Amino acid sequence: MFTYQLIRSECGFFVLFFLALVMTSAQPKGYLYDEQKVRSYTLPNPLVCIDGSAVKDTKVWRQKRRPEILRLFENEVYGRAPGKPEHMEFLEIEKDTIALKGMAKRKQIAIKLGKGDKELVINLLIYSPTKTNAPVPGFLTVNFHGNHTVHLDPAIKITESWVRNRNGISDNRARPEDRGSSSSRWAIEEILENGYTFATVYYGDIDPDFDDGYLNGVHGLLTSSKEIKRKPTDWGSIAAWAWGLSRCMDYLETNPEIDSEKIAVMGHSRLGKTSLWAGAVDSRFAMIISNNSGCGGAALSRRKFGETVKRINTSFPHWFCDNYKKFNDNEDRCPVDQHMLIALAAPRPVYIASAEGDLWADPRGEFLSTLGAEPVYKLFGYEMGANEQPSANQPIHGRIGYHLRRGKHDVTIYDWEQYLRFADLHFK
Ligand code: GTR
Repeated sequence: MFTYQLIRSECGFFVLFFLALVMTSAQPKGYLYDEQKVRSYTLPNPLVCIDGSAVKDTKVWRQKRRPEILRLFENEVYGRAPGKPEHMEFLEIEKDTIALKGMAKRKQIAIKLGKGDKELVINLLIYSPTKTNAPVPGFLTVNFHGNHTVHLDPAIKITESWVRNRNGISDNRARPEDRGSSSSRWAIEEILENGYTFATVYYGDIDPDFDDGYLNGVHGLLTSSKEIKRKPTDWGSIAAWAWGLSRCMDYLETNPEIDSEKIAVMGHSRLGKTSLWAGAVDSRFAMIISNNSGCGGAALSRRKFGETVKRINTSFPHWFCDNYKKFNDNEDRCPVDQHMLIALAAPRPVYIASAEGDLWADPRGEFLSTLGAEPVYKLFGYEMGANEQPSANQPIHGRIGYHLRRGKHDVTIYDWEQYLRFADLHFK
């Protein structure tokens, strides 16, 4: 009663406050979180071509069905991205400074795209282990708040790009006090100790994460002002972030100290959706890791468990291509589901990680997606090694890796321990 009167009397402010709470809560109300209530659905078969013919060997998969599925995801889900840009330069802002108490060599690369007044810089931070023989395999990761937030290291360049507002500050600018604020998500020392390079890029350098009509970031850079009208298949922000990861890979390929044939691409949440799509479009990524990626990432959309297609297209209208909105409340009509995105990784090692408390991302739907991708891996002779979702903290490490971590939506040291074991298994 009291709350009701308060909301009525102070209407504007309190309603806004309440809405903000609902928007930021881990499990928004009014969505499905009860497994018993998931209705039955039929997944599209990754091994049946559009013309109805069955895929019986890897040759047909590679030459016919895989390109077909990739094209469907481009046209209906993430949108079509352009290729390598005409103007691209790698500037070594910092070259191999000894860092992290002697454990690492730090490099900072400015990937300069475009020319003249149309120019964009993507900053790549790289720590390579000092104690190992080159070339070293590594993890290319994409972060949420700026490279300077992944470690307290005071020499990391602070991003000048748009950042998401945090801690009550609202000017979308990064600050020195943000240094290291996301370091719990990045097990940099452990990665180096295990003989891997750690590279990271800030997603806001590539494309600021808000709906601005595709004018800023790489969309603005690569779209000519004549192309004002967007096509329903034009790329959204997830495709843009994935495209940026490919530009980072372009750089890694030029560095003889890095084993660019053994690079795992990794992201969390919306950036886990991004790493899956990056791995699908760019086969140079030898391993793909998606942490708690949920709807539009690893989770099956047809289950409508937790976040739905309609909800994601409404909260984040800029993430996917416009065609994806056709499947709002209409998932069964989509010619693909997310198990086919995982299948696009085949036969490369792919890792899907869920968290028990992350119902919004549908942990079970993420696992079922790996099972749905398995028939494609089987064509290549790889079994998943499980028929049922394992219990918490019981990882499965086949060619497809999966774990359900205890705890909430996050990246923790537990997740990294699994990714390192998985990388050892496949890279060493
Ligand atoms: C949520 C969104 C999820 C997930 C997450 C994140 O608001 O609903 O799909 O991407 O954000 O990226 O943190």
